[in-house]
Amino acid sequence: MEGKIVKLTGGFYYVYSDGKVYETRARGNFRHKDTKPVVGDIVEFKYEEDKLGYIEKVYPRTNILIRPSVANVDQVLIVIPIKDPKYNLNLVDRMIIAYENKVDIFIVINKYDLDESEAKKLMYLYKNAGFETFMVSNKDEKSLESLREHVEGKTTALSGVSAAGKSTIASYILGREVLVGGISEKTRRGKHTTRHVELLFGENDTYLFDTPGFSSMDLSIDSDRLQEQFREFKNFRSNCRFNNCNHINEPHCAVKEAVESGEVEETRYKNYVSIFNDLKEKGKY
Ligand SMILES: Nc1nc2c(ncn2[C@@H]2O[C@H](COP(=O)(O)OP(=O)(O)O)[C@@H](O)[C@H]2O)c(=O)[nH]1
Ligand SMILES: [Mg+2]
Ligand SMILES: [Zn+2]
Repeated sequence: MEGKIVKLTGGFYYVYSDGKVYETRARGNFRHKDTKPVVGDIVEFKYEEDKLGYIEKVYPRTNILIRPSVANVDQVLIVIPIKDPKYNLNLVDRMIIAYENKVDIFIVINKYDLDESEAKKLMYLYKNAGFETFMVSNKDEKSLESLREHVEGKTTALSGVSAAGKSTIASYILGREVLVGGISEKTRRGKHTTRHVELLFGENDTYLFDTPGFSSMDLSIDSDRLQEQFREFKNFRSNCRFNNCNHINEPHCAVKEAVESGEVEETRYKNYVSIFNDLKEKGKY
């Protein structure tokens, strides 16, 4: 049978096929990490009444992300909370690096009700960097409505730290409370955390990956290629004196000049330098 993996928890893959969800395991032939099935995969599986199913094959993917670990995604919403918890732009830029050139990226500044002027600052920062950026709050239905239009008919992954508001946004877009393990997140004791990646079905071919948050992001990318993941550098790179310029200490660097003139956001450039040095130090890539 053919189906789509909609949830992975405790080593079990839940596969949706023809109106039903089947509990399955992955066969031993998926030993290598990069061939292991992930949520969003289209798979071939075997199932017999009253028995555990088995995934036998993963169909080719249009793309795959590492954090969150999902496949066949049209776009990612990076959800940045303005407060509670306060945003970390180094982590945000690491997320962008991980997704850039793989999927469309939207930046969502969330909880703007908690500090509107700060939220506006962030919104302009990412707009200037070349991203489609939204400023939303669950206290402002209209703001979420404009976001809904951008996810309708698409498969979208929600990414961001824990408590950024991903599940809240998912609930609004889907028009129902997002459930975790069969019970409402809201009635769970303790924190409202999403513990696993889950593909949620909406109307009109809308799919959302709700994901747990993460607080760090290791990148496996060559430091010399990092600049390719900063879209706003593209307009300037070709004007650097050296065509292998990394825009760090080289003379006559057009990217650094663009930072001076304000055409490239200083925050983005600083994170670029810090992540570049970090990758260089690790040196293993
Ligand atoms: N003030 C405010 N709180 C929000 C907003 N969106 C979500 N929250 C709260 O932030 C907390 C975490 O939200 P949740 O959706 O579970 O975050 P997730 O971990 O990213 O899924 C919850 O207590 C929400 O009620 C918002 O726009 N404004
Ligand atoms: Mg959640
Ligand atoms: Zn340069």
